[in-house]
Amino acid sequence: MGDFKLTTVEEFEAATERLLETGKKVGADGWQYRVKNQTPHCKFGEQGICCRICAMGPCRITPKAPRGICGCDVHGIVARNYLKFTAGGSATHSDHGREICHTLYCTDPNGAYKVKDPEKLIRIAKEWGVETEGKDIYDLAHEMALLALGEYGKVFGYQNFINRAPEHTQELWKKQEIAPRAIDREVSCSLHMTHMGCSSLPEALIRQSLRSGLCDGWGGSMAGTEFSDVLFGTPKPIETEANLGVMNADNVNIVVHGHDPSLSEMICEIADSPEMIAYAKEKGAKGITISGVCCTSNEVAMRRGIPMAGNFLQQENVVLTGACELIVVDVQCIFPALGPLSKCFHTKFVTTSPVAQMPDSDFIRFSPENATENAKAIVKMAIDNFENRKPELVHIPQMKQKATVGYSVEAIKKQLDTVANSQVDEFGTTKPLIECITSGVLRGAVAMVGCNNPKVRPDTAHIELMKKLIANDIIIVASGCSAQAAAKAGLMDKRAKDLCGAGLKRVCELADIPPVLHMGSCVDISRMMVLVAELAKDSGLNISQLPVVGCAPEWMSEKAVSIGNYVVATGLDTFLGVDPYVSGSDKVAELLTSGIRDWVEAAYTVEKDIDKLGDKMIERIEEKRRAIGI
Ligand code: MSK
Repeated sequence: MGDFKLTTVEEFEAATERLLETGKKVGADGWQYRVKNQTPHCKFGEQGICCRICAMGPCRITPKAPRGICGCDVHGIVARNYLKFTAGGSATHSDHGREICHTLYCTDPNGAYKVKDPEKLIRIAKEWGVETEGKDIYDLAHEMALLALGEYGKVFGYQNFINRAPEHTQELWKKQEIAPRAIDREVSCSLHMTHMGCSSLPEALIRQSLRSGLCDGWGGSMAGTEFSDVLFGTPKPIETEANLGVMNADNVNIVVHGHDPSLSEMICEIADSPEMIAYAKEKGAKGITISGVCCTSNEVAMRRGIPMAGNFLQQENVVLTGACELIVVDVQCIFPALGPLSKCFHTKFVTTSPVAQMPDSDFIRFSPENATENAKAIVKMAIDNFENRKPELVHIPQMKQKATVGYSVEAIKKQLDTVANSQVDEFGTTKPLIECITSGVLRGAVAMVGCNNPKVRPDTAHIELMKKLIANDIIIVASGCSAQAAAKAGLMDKRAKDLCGAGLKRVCELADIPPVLHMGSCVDISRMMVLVAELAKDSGLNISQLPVVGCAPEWMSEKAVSIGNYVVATGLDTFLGVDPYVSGSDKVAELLTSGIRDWVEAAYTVEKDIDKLGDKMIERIEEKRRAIGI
């Protein structure tokens, strides 16, 4: 292993402690303090048994008051809250996808946004039955953008992308009445169902939760991923670095944060221009460093190798370094705390989306039409702010790891085909991966996803579970903040192969991959759905028979619940380390952890003990292997 060593969570924490000391000097707040003020949490809220969907309440269910004023019981209340939570997540991902479709519609050979992967656009067009022969690629892009936007409000039928799922899965969805129709319809229908005086039957509400999740995973998120690839390029393996040490004290530091690559791609493009680099030098800096936080970071890391400064619970740390000239955000997972925090430093906090407006920020409205000019204004603002830096407050923890990222489905298949030398078409196949799994060289795969949550010691669950799984010859595909936890620790460094069992280590050596494959951002969990669909088709198995499970050990957002629902509804058992506010109803908890298996051949497991969570995943994978006789 040479001098390679994983970075430990204790080292992450020591670095954070040091940054919080700087924060104290300038009167900064931090999530660590706010968590203390907010605990213990409200028990009614934690169990999901508080109802405030009408103005007769709020009603809280207790043994003495087992029904709300309208007569709804605890099961109806918990299930309604769960569906609302899911709808929030599917709306969010899907609206992100919608923005990407709008950007696709604005592509122009002479404009800010171009078609970078025309082959992929043609592939999707053919898949959707669109004539491509002899068509100008930009005309096709505009036609596809309109069709994709039509998926949000289509009058009849299901999402186009569900045709990618195996026949068996599609039949199940239709039979169970959870096949996703128009994206906006599923979200609206969810909010209709949870209105006062509509559904209170847990089965109906949970069924719609699955459907609402599916319109995200096989609708809005998939559109977000696929058309981002068309616009900005389909990711291929690329080297980058992760953790706060990627920030550079000599340079102007710009941090991109949020989810939508339309903004961050343009910021990267402009910051890389000779004009801006020269301007930064004129202002006394040696250059410009862009780094990222959360999923926007994943997007630009995978396509440009832009380094990842950190994940969700590290977003305040980038400001606390005192070396962040500007943090620019688009949508989702942005702490409103960044406004007041940046005021304690010289940092400019720039919001750009009408969807995510916050106090104490400079709002520069970003749209595909003004992208170049506004990106220039933002980068210039950062450079101009370099001279306001207070050197006595600057401390960048010298901590970073190398990572290879950018494993789209296309990249994974190509990479594996180089090993098996069995390339059957230009896009490769999943057959080498299936051979590794059936022969037992690999025991299975885990999709590790999701956020950080202060309820779990940040990053510990992601990292410890990954270490345990790879040691047991289970390959990991990761996305979102889970992927960043892995990268920060060093698990996306190819040298991490030495931490694997003999089988996975051999695969990593032959395929020249790290044991944890970075598949992208939160919307890119749709890539994982495409991968399992192809594995199922190529192996002749159903998705639910594959020795593959999903895991979100530190999740926190509504989006994560929506993801969980579509992963389970696609047939993958899903393991959570945080309870989704359903413990107040044994009926709803039973449905989610067992009952839905009758509908979709998979269910949830909730286990807060992380070691046990890992054991349960391994047991489940081995059980699936035995069931198919491998
Ligand atoms: S950013 S949803 S904290 S993974 Fe996609 Fe991270 Fe969770 Fe946001």
